Amino acid sequence: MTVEQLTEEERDSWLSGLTGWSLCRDGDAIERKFEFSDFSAAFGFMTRVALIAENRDHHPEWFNVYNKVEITLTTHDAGGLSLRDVKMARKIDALVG
Ligand code: H2B
Repeated sequence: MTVEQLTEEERDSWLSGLTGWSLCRDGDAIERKFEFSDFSAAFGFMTRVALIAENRDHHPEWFNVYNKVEITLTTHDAGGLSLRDVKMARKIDALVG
């Protein structure tokens, strides 16, 4: 499915509304690092993210070591950032409060 890539202007204005996320990959993705008390808390968070991802058919790229989780969001179908990434980031942020 084709998804619209955000323009630079859209990207910057959407991003200013997100806390903790920064641009990476030449502006084609956003990333945020999360830290939890232990592996169980980190993996519980990942499980909740996974369920949201499946539900939306929008999947994170991520890296986990013990209590740390790094998430990168990009839209392969758009070849860069789309509104799906922004919405996903908001959902993920809501999980950590
Ligand atoms: N996840 C992400 N992050 N970007 C996509 O473009 C994407 C996805 N596309 N999950 C979906 C799956 C697509 O490949 C399937 C076929 O719907």
